[in-house]
Amino acid sequence: MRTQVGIVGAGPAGLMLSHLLHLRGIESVVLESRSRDHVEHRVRAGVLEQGSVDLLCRTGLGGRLRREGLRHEGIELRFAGESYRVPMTELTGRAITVYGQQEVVKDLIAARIAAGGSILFEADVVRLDNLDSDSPVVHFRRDGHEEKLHCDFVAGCDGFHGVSRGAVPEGVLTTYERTYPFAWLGVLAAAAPAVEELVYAHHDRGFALHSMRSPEVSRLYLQVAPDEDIGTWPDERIWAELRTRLETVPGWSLNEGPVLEKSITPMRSFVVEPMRWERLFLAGDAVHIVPPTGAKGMNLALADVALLGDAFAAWYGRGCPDLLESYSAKALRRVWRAQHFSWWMTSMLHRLERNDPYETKLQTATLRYVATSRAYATSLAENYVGLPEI
Ligand code: FAS
Ligand code: PHB
Repeated sequence: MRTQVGIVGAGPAGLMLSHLLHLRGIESVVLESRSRDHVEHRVRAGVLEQGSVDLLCRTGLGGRLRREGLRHEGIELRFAGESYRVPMTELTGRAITVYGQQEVVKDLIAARIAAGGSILFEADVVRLDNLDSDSPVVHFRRDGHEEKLHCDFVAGCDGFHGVSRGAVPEGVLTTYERTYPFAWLGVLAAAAPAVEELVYAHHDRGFALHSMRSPEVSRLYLQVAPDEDIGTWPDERIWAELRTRLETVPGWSLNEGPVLEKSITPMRSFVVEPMRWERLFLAGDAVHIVPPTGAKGMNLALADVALLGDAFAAWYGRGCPDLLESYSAKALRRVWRAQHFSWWMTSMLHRLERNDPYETKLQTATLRYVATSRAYATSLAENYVGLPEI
């Protein structure tokens, strides 16, 4: 089997890259270890930055997104019995759209299949060879036997637990990492959201977030211990804790309903540099992870491959290697801005390990500064809706 760009992973990064390459007449094959059904139903991110919405719309994927996506112009912060709405669109002229990651993945898979694209599901990549040559080989297992994909370049879009990052020789990559002393318990519930816009709540018992997926489906999160056992969180306990942490403003109450899915996500900040070695280009969670407090994960993945799509187009279109050479440095500028913002939002909103009274006072002072300073609120807003090209 042979193609121009071999792509490992059919998440937002791998699928969007394949779509962008197709639009430029560049061939790719996407190799995905899980089934189509699995990747299309994996509940993850929910917020698209303005730049991600623009990318999807200008590449022909805006149909369902415009019909079903929920455009939001602000978010609400709740703390110390107070509530403050960050008027993001008024401050920046840009907005976010709530549209589940699985919907983006479904739209991308449908578009690739309609265009005759090649996505091999249940094809588990086991090794990448000859990355330092002009003919890399991707080894993968499908239906119990090993196959090879010969290509010009490999895009490692296989997430944090994938194999691509590990294909880079020892000593090449520098790792930057921070783990947090907490995790998120995420809940998808058949309950009409009790809020118009996302609510981020700072509380003595821990952080809570009220998001949504549609007018009928709520998406909610609770800060829990890093090693929390989901088995100790029956639905009743989840709703009780969400009520305690969110019902802090007079006259407001949470809507409850059947829990459709619940899971625990660890929190980490992680970057490896560079995002390229020879003919391997890394993108998305394969090369960086952010705590989801800033809603950056999926958006960073899409921003990476938007750069990579342009870089491959310059190479195949006019033999120009410049954008391939500058990919890592350019992508990392956005990655580190998102790393800082995600760390800042996480540090401001979560009950930190020691529940140190001084830390809590600093957090409240920061939240109050956001609520009273147009400059500080604008800083939060421009990072949250997504910075234009940086
Ligand atoms: P992905 O992990 O989405 O995709 C990688 C793909 O590669 C997967 O489909 C995987 O099956 C495949 N793969 C792995 N190894 C392979 C191999 N050897 N061979 C072939 N295929 C292989 N972000 C937010 O902004 N908000 C959130 O609320 C949020 N919640 C999250 C919850 C969880 C449980 C996780 C894990 C992540 C969450 N994220 C969230 C971050 C998430 O949205 C990622 O940023 C996003 O999925 C990144 O997309 P990709 O880089 O494409 O990686
Ligand atoms: C979500 O809707 O899943 C979501 C929203 C905002 C976040 C994280 C997750 O910061």
